[in-house]
Amino acid sequence: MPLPPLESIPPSVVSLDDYEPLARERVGDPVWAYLSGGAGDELTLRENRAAFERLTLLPRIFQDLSQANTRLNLFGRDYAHPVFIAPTAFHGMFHPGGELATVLGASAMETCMTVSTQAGTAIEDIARDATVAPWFQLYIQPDRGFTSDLVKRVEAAGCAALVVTADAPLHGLRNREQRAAFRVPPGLEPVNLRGMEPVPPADKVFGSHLLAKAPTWKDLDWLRFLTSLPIVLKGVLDSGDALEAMQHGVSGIIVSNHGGRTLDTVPAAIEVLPSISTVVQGRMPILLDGGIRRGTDVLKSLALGASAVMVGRPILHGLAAAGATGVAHVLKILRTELEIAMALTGRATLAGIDRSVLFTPPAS
Ligand code: FNR
Ligand code: LAC
Repeated sequence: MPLPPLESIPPSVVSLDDYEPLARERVGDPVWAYLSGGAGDELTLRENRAAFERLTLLPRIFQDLSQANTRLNLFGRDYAHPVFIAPTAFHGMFHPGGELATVLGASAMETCMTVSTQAGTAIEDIARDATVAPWFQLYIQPDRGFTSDLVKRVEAAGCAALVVTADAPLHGLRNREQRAAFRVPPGLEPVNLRGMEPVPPADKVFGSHLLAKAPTWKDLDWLRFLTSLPIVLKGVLDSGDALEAMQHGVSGIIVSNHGGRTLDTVPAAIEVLPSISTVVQGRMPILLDGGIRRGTDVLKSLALGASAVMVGRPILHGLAAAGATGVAHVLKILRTELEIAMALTGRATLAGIDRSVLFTPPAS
């Protein structure tokens, strides 16, 4: 039997990784497989971490840090720091408080939460409890009329951006989930999709209904004229796609391989960031997710061209371990680690972070 959530955080919990075993004891096996697993052999899942571990930092000394801060502006809004919560499905699987516990923890740390299309809580209720206007992650639904109504709801709820996920027109082949026979537990449903015709399962991919209404660039154009919200396209790994997204008028992109959950054997997000940042040339903000576990990972991402990062699984670990308190503590740890990493590399502001933060071995 899974343990109940912790009432308080043991003082020995000092890093994001410390939360993983605490979460493991509080989540059943199939849900754990869903939370932790990736696609196929999970090579990309592992690479998301390995790629950060290969990068090294170069400290700088005696810089003036008296005015140091982590503030930024994205799509016309001010944020206290560049760590955002990535969209993840059904927080009620991990803690009885669900998304409302997450948004409480996020609010305590002045953090923007991205709410999944597959949230188990109405977007209006989450937005009402948020001190930082949330972003909403949209899977464009086969029923475009329904999708349009949902976007109007998201706008009315006061969300600050629409994150359109492009890299998962179908569920990745997640063997770990399959072996554990994962199903969304009874009692949880994607309430924001209520009233929509459910998509029936199919026994084949090509030639079935599964891809018949998968979104294309034309749907992005449709969406852009439908909403005044900034559109942030999630799941870009190719520089050509980044350019095309910009030509289609998106406000920003998220370089992401969906936490290694869609197609296996693709590169780590941080590996492709430099080439994408080179073609984008600062013309729109780039965010990154996948494998962020340390403040130094945030710094490395900013050094290679990201304006901000998103964090997925560690938020769910904090949530499963200790509800809102766990989420807040995970964010607090990351923010503190980022500030220490900036101070020790002599960067007083996010604008001061560039590639020279990274150590480049001399060519031999
Ligand atoms: C996700 N992710 C995701 N992405 C999305 O656009 N919509 C979604 O509903 C979900 N759901 C989801 C559930 C779970 C359990 C996980 C772990 C991930 C992907 C997520 O937004 C993000 O891209 C990755 O989680 C980032 O990698 P890390 O931080 O988990 O390594
Ligand atoms: C996932 C889907 C919900 O990654 O995006 O599980």
